[in-house]
Amino acid sequence: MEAGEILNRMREKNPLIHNITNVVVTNFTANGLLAIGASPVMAYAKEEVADMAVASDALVLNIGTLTKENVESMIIAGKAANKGNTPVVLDPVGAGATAYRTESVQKILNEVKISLMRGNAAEVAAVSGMQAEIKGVDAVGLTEDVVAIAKAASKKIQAPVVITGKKDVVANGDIVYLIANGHPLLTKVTGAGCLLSSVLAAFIAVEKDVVKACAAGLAAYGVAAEMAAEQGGKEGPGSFQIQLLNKLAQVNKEDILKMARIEKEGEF
Ligand code: ATP
Ligand code: TZP
Ligand code: MG
Ligand code: MG
Repeated sequence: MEAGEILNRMREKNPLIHNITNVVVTNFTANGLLAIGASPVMAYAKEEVADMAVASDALVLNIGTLTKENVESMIIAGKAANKGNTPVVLDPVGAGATAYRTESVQKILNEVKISLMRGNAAEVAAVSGMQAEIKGVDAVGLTEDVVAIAKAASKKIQAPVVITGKKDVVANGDIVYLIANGHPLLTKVTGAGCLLSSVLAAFIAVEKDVVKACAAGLAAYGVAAEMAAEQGGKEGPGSFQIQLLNKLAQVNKEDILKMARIEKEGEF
């Protein structure tokens, strides 16, 4: 797995990532994308989203603080992205927590062809019509095996799916990788998942094999988090969040080679 090479390619290209995201994580997402070597733009107005999506190297649709207006913008942007061959990443934040969220994700999926959906296990399960427990935007409990949920969701939406948690899973139908990097302090920083969705968009922008791109992006992000915890973890989530930005900028091919824990299903 050439994860470090994909990271280098991403930094070389400095892809423009158009985010239609939530009000909680906007600034952190922009700073995190800059840190890892991508270029963020946030644009929401119906009048401009199609142009921005086409001009970008990837589009991220994140329903964290959805409104009727921004769901409309997401669909306009997504359709333009599809026409212009811009890959689209969907983060179904809080799907399953309310009917409006679940229905809005369905509406987006019906209208827009996505390259990747990334969420926690409860969100992905909800999108696939499976039983899951969710507290606001956080997954709290799951009965079914996460790999099985990822495979089923990928088959249902006909696109690769990433489920994050203690271990991350990327599935495209029956092709599955598990990535065992990361740190529990990530669960104490709001937007750690949303930023990751945008980071994966940056990797997809430079690697057509979405499963490979995701494995590389998940490993780079998880390794950066482990390095951040080493430096700022003892003091708590505040210092960790700042160190995460620093380490997203510093993480390199050698760190990934040393620290990445990527396994392909069938080989574990
Ligand atoms: P949730 O709202 O359920 O927290 P999320 O959208 O914030 O979901 P996470 O599943 O928290 O997304 O994933 C964000 C990052 O945190 C990923 O890199 C993931 O690997 C990491 N992560 C989450 N939980 C843990 C954990 N217990 N140990 C290590 N890393 C974790
Ligand atoms: N409420 C609505 S969106 C949001 C919150 C707290 C941010 C969720 O971010 P993440 O990355 O899923 O933790
Ligand atoms: Mg989290
Ligand atoms: Mg999330």
